[in-house]
Amino acid sequence: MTDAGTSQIDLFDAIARLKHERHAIILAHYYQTPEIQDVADVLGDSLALARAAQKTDAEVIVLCGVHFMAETAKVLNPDKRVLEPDPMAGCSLADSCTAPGLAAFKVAHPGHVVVSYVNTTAAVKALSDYVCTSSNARAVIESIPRAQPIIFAPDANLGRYLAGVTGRELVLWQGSCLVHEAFNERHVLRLLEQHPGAELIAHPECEMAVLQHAHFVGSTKALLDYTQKRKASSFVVATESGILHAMRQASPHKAFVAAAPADAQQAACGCSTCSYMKLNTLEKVYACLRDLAPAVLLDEELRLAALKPIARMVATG
Ligand code: CIZ
Ligand code: SF4
Repeated sequence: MTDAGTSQIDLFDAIARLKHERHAIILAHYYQTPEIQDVADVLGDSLALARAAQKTDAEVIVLCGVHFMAETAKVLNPDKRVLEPDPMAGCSLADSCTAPGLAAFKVAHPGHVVVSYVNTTAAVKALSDYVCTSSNARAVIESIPRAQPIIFAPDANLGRYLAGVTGRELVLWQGSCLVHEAFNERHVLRLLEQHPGAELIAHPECEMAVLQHAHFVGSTKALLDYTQKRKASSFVVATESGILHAMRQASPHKAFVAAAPADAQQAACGCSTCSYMKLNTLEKVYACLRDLAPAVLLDEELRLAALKPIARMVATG
């Protein structure tokens, strides 16, 4: 056994011990590193993690994902300690939509309700009528009367995709995710050629040029479920590469290829990783359980304003 292997096993043990002592639960997103996925009590997309945060009786929640996910867990659990292993784990999509910017957008579009994607700050959620994830976005939009004009923020690719599947006109905020924007039609087609028989599965945060070639489009959870149900034995996966770990665990006999961005040769990792998601490490998970910090703190007025659309989100779809 290597030193690195030994210390990783020590960390797994230490985390398990501390978790028990602290009455803690570890919630991890599919985009986390394989080691973090493996220590998680619940592994899921942001909707599943929000629901798990809502129903847990643990005293401490360690949210291994990005900041908006930890914030959402705190909104749902004001009396629990919600820890984030690295508070610098942000999100380019959440950053693309500020609360003052959205407030001005609302003024420019009177009479519209706002549906925000979960990848937003609590302050943006507080200005929203509805919050959705990619798992329930369609159900949330379809729950709104057809005559009601809608602003969808902040992901324009997801918004365009939703407008297509629901047949609704959506006024789109022009935000995007740097990971999903990097997938490129030509490169994805080349990968399909190199892997005959493989199916392309894609997240709706990808551009339409990529989505149009997909055998299936869905949230991370929907993509994972699809790979388990389908007869196909290989898949080109156009979303953050962390999900490949969960896919391989669920279907060890199938092959999964990350639809790396076109300039993958130049990229350090050669795959489609979210650098924010990868800021979390096992060491940081251990340290936050040991120190009970960093913890998410939220102003109560802001929390109550964000709670309304978040409560709707967890109850829909
Ligand atoms: O909602 C989530 O968890 C994200 C960020 C992606 C997805 O589709 O699950
Ligand atoms: Fe944000 Fe994109 Fe990273 Fe998800 S993958 S956390 S949307 S930057």
